[in-house]
Amino acid sequence: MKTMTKSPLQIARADYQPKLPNMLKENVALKMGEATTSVADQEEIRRLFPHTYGMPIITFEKSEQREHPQVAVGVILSGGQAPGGHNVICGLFDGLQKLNPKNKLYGFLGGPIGLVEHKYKELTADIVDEYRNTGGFDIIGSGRTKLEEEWQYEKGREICEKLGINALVIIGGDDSNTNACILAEYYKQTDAKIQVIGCPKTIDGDLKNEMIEASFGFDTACKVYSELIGNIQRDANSSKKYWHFIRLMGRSASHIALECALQSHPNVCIISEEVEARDMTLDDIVESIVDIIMERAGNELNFGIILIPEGLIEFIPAMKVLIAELNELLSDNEDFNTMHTDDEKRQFVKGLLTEKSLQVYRSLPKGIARQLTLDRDPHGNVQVSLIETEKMLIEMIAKRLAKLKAEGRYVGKFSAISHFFGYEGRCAIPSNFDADYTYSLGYTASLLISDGKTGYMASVRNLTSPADEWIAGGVPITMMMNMERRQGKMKPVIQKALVRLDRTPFKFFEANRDKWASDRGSYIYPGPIQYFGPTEVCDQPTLTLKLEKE
Ligand code: FBP
Repeated sequence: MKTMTKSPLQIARADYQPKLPNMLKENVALKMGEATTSVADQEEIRRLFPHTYGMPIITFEKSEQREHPQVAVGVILSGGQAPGGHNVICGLFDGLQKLNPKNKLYGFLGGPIGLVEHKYKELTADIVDEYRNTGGFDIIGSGRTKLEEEWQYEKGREICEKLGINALVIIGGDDSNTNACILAEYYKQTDAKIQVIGCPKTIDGDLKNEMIEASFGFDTACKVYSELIGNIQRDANSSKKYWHFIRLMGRSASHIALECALQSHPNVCIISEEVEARDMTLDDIVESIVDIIMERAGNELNFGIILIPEGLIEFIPAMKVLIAELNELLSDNEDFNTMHTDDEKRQFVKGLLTEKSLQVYRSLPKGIARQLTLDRDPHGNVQVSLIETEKMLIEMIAKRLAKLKAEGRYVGKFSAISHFFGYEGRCAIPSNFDADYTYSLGYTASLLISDGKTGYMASVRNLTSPADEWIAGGVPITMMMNMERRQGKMKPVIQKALVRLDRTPFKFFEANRDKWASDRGSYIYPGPIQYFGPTEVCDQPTLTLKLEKE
């Protein structure tokens, strides 16, 4: 047998032709809608974005074939990987080629830093073809450098002028698209003749609003995690001996945890936004889980599944205060930085915290307290995503149950296993939904560019209908902005979409969670993503999207 260089699925998937909205299969012209305003702080945002504020929403309409001037475009992948990034580039490439076969596409390498350091490669047909319908961002790489300083914009201008690039496409989350908007404004203000178009990416699902129904990658990532959760549920239901604590990615919002709960019906799913709204403490969370464990133990169900959102810690009000205090106290603190032993550092911290935060700090398992004090990023901030909340909860719950057992109030067995799902889903082969959605986004970006637009995010809506009926267009990024306090200063930023407790996805979960907590037979086993087969199996959007539309 010859050695394989690609799996059979990789080979079959390379031939998949992503579905485009019907409208994009025609020759189109841009149709301008009403002027827009920002979601909040209109006067301030208008003042900060005099050239890009208030632009109209764009849709497309059928038109005669037209000639399109030759353009060169630079594309940047920014932030964490999300399934479908390669297809944005493929859609952009194909769209540009259709408009004018002489058009060129350059990829900046390693994220925004590639633009600043002038590291790039031309993306030709043979390169692009290798990456069709694949996961990952490896075609050009990604990075987290922020484009937020004038000298960086000027370095960008230099390379764009050198390569004859007329437009940049920035594929990123809320921060990267905020910076795309600032860059668009800057280039317009300085007459640089470089357009900037954004694309909504993040598995976290928190870049969405009225006009952007979903960020790409959320669909695939949630389906991968839900498959794994379903498999673990079946294992737990078979052996009936473990409680599985599963932390799920999502730096801040709990959309991923909620979507996975909707898909798999676990016994417990914590939603950070609810924890904050109900002003819950860590002990409240522990107590609420202990109640469910005890209830199930009463029915001889000494097993279960608990989903924990990655961002939880920062949504527990008392923890938030503690983390903020630690960040303030320890960033660039020379005394602290010169201390040698962990013990010395802990004592130092304890001496500086307010009484309330000291109490919280003392109540934490040692390992977590250590992580909060010692494992800090280069700016001195706690790296919240590294905190193993699932292990912390296991430790606290085990302690509580042991106490209850000693008092004769708990007779069950508690054996726990921890998991963290994040990287398993970020580079998965994109689902049909993400493959089609991202290809359409890239294609849409090419049309916005060829008509000279800047400061827009490519948008594809009506996503719960078949792809034929999706509505493509452009949304001014300023429309999504408001003023928020960041690092002590008020800044214009795209409003982050947290889980809304008054919306249908959460309401549906809330109405069902008690049943899922105690039931013997509520688990759902979603199984792996299917790429070929009936549309009701292969082309379904997330339940979050479906419920939001109801
Ligand atoms: P983005 O917001 O950049 O899309 O990142 C998503 C994410 O996967 C988060 O869910 C997670 O907290 C973070 O990236 C992890 O980032 P890194 O891989 O840089 O550690």
